[in-house]
Amino acid sequence: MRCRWSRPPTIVAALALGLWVAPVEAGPAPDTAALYAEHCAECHDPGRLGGSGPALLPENLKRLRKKSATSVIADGRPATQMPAFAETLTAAEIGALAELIYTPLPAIPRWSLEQMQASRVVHNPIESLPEKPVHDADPLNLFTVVEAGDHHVTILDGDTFEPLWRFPSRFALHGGAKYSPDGRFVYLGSRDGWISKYDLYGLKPVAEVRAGINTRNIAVSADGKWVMVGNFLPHTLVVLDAAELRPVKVIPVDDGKGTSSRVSAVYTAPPRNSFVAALKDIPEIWEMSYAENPKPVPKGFIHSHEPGMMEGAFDYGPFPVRRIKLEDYLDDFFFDQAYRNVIGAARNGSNGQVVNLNVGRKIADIDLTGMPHLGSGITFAYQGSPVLATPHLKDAAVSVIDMNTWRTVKRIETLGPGFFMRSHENTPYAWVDVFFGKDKDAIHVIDKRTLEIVKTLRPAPGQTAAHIEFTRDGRHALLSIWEMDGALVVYDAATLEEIKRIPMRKPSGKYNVYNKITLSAGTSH
Ligand code: DHE
Repeated sequence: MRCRWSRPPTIVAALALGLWVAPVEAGPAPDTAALYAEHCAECHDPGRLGGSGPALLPENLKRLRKKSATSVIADGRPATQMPAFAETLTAAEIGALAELIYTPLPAIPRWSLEQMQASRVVHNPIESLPEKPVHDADPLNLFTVVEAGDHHVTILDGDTFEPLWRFPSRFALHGGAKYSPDGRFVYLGSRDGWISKYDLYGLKPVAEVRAGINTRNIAVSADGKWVMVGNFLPHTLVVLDAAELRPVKVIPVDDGKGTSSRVSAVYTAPPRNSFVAALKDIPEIWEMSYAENPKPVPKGFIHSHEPGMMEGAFDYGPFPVRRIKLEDYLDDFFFDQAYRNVIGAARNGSNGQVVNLNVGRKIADIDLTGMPHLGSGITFAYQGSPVLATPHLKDAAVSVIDMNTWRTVKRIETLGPGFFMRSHENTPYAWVDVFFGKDKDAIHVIDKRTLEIVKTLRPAPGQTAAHIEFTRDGRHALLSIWEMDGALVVYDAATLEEIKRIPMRKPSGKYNVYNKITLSAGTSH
């Protein structure tokens, strides 16, 4: 939809409430392509791939119901350049445009290295950044908080709980913030494929690049040199030079026989010096090494886009792809703390699978029927054994699974399906949200020693409470009131008493620098 800074909002409150009824008219069906070209293409790209406005593709609009999209076209979006069209277009025309943007493209769009390069913006070159923090906060106890309500990010001091810096982000950030290994830089990915890097010393943006059209998530290598981006559209993994986000390599995700795949998720595996990706449409896990020197390609490694490459040959290019074949597709996954095993949700939704990366095959099925959002699983010790715990998106339960035997130790019944679970080495408790249903305002606190729910908090009755993260010392737990007029609520993690409430615009994820860079077992990596 065309962005016009100067255009004043023309819509009355009734529109915002969805009460607006456009003039009914008879006549020919709207010429949707012409309407799109006239009103939308300038900001959203003639091919709907996004420009100064977000991409208008079903994959990118998953979180927005068609009805809401219709309201956005009619009413505009406050505090953005998206104008209201209710007075310019008829209801039928608005409906036709809404229909169009939920129609898949006829073919997977291309997004080449050259297009990425052309999109790149360096806001503040690395050499211009300060040597020391320009603030007095502990740089390792900062939180990056995503405010999804108005597409902003707040950098929060984890000792005083005072915001240090608030800045506008790209549209619809998703997935965890990722830090450089020293914690100085934070990288964020948007669903539209924008990867942004910020300096937490200078409190400045460093660089941005559009690495995909619809992006899943990003990972930063353990040596801090590379960022890998996993895309849904196009079917690629993209390597960026982490310094100023220069695109380095596009790895097409295909099986070499004509089937390409979306990337379910990509993560870094620090002890292995590799990135590991799960694929949505090919039953394989890919491991991409970033070791410095050329090495013989071990059994199972092939170079996906150099067809002449044979197993056992030398690979002189960076990021050779090791393909591990699976019996079932893998959605999201996470690792054990040693990064030996990948624990993933199988697409069939009837079980989870454990894949040992050393031997390159599945070693166990596990009882994970409720489609966990596995990036939010945690691990801890229970009665002398390592266990993993995860909520489910479809079941009102938390599964606790022994990581030696891969048997379920306990299913903890909750008040509803949950999205996120968190803990910390210095607390006996694990916190889990109830994201869906009538108890979406509840947060369960589970005692890791007994696997019993010891308290259910309701920080804002009737409002969604979700996503917990601890301070670096584990003494405080921060959670989101996930509403437009929401807040970050800080709890004393020992007494479970609230100590502070910081107003925010639909805060979603929050990420503590220290817990992330030390790969705390209680949080996502
Ligand atoms: Fe997420 C992380 C997948 C819907 C908020 N989500 C992730 C990750 C994956 C994932 C693979 C790990 C990425 C990482 O951290 O590197 N999410 C999916 C889905 O497949 C799903 C179910 C459907 C979809 O639309 O993509 C989904 N996710 C959502 C939401 O609806 C949430 C609640 C709101 C939103 O922003 O879209 C949501 N996902 C999050 C958040 C994280 C996340 C806040 C980071 C969690 C963390 O603590 O690391």
